[in-house]
Amino acid sequence: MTSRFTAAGALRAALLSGAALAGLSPAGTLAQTTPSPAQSLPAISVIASPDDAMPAGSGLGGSGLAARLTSTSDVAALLRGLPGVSLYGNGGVSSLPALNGLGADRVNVLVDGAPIAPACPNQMNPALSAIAPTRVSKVEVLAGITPVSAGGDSIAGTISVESAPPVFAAPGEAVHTEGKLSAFYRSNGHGVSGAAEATVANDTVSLRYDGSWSRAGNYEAGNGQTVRSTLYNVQDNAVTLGAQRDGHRLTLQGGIQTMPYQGFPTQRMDLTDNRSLFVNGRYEGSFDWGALDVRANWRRTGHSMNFLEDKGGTAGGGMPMDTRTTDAGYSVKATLPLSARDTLRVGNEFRHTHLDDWWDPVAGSMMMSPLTYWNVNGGTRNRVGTFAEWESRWSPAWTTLLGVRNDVVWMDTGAVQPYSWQNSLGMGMMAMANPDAADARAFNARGRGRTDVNFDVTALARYTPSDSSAIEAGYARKTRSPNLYERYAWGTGGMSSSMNGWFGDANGYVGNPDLKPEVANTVSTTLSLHDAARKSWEVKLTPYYTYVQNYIDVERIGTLGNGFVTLRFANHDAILFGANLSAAATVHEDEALGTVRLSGAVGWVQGRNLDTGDALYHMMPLNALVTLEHRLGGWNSAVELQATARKERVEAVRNEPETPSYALVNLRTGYEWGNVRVDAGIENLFDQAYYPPLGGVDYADYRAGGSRGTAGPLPGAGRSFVAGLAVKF
Ligand SMILES: [Cu+2]
Repeated sequence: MTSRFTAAGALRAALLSGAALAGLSPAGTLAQTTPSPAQSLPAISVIASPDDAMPAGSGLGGSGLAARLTSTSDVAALLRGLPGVSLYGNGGVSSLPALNGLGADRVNVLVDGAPIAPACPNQMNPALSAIAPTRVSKVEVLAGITPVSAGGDSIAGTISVESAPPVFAAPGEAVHTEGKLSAFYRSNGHGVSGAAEATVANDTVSLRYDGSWSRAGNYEAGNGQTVRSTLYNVQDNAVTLGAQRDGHRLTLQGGIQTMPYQGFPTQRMDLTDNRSLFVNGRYEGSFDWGALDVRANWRRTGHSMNFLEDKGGTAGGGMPMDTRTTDAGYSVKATLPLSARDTLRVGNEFRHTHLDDWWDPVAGSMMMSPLTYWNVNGGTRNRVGTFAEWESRWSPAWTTLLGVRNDVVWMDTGAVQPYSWQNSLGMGMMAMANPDAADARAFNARGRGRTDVNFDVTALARYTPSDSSAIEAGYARKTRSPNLYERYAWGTGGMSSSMNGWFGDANGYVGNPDLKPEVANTVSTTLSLHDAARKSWEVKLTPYYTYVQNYIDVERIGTLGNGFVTLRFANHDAILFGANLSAAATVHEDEALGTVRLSGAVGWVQGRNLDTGDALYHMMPLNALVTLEHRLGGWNSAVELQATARKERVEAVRNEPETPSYALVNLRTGYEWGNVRVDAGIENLFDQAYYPPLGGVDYADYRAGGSRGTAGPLPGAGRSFVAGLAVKF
């Protein structure tokens, strides 16, 4: 494969096409990447064959992605079943992905090349919620040992989501126009989504519009119980302008996302408004010396929280909370093919985040007046990252990848203010202590600026002894600095601390300015066996072991009653180990009956705090996804069996709930002819009652029931009939 375009992102592009060429995605879908339209500039790797792409990742694109759009409006949920991926429950469109047991901020999530900092103390607007699923054209997942070129300031790996690149008119075509309309319905919760896209282009300029809207009510669990605070409503609009000439391409993109509401069943608050405005720019160019990929991004998010009806509404003012975040940055990556054997990648990036988080006073409230509570006042987090990476093909059998990276992180924040500076609130017998006043004084008196100088290393070798086997092994040291809330959330009071935390446990969290960055040392190997043509069968096994120095865990500093506790972020050493196994085989293939494939993925992980002996939080128990799939022409159907073992190992310090084992069956079928695609399916066919192990606690229902006893785990969704229709024109 040769191309004028050898962008720095090419390594990952190759990973995707590698999975697609193999005809296998570990989730069991026959992932087929839609070939780039001839008129758009292809991003093809300098690597001669996708089989040589390092390290082995997994991806989603084309029809594999299209089939999943029917069942969810949550981009993170599209990743279900990819090796090593698990999901922390959060709002209906805001799940937080974890890779090999390490979740939330530990994952480097890039949307069109840009990280998006959480603009909420509960991470209600994580990066993957910032793009509509229908706007996603490609998802790549690199877990564990990831190249330093994929990003820093993360220890779990990288999830990269890209919107569709601009499409241009083919040579000889005067004006190119194309468009697509799609609609989805999900019976459980009466979820409805619609999306429209349109492009008009000539051979040098391309203009594209994407719009989508999605809403759902509360879903029902398998036992028929309506699960409160699981509703959402989100709208996404984006415009993409592309220009290309002589091996150079410029893309400008801007958009607005509005989320009028999203319920959070595991949180004490709900999202009552979220607006995000963004502008992205990208330049890709090919030169005699190699390829250049430059990106710049700016985003502002305004976020409001209060109680939706399910949590009692805003009678009496509720508890208004507001967050405003600005993200801005750039990245420059150059790929230099030094020789037939060696490729050098170098890059530099700058990331800036500014965060304000304030809670307006509520008139007449003893607890929440007379002042504005400042949770984070002018918090800033800046990062400069620089890397160099050398890939070498020593022989057809041996490839190595060696990278080093430095990230310098500066953080600071302004003085804070409690609702009241009085040490106790109320009078006489009614008076109660107000620890926030003393906390704020102490916080304001101390130095808060922090600088972390972080170093990452990745070393990988791949040996391909034959055309049916490959083994890859490596080591990575990866570092993440704390986020603004982990260092600077300061209130230890029951109400103030319980407003902070993205763990779905309704516990209270308090920041710690003395936190050190967490450093993960991972060794891992991937063994893959397949038939020579990579068509009829494949087995892949990836065991891994990670030792994390200064893992950011918690220590208990108080209790909130009814099993809820107050926790302070604290560094501990920890280990994680586990394995991902995936396999696929063609069971039957002929012209008349089509192709039948059986595939499966199994994930297993354990994590332990070495200082306390406690389990790490939100480790997915043993789980498997088995898919039997049939494909004939444009017709594609599947039966999925999703099985999860009992979760017994839980983090005691957070009172993490145990969950029973379960098995779910999903059915889906899709037909594509010409410009029309129709999908239908049944999720949770047998209407099983079950509890996702990382789903968090059912706080909204617990509260509605009078806050008696302790909150149980959040029930998952019962049976849902789903349908989708897409028309291209
Ligand atoms: Cu929020």
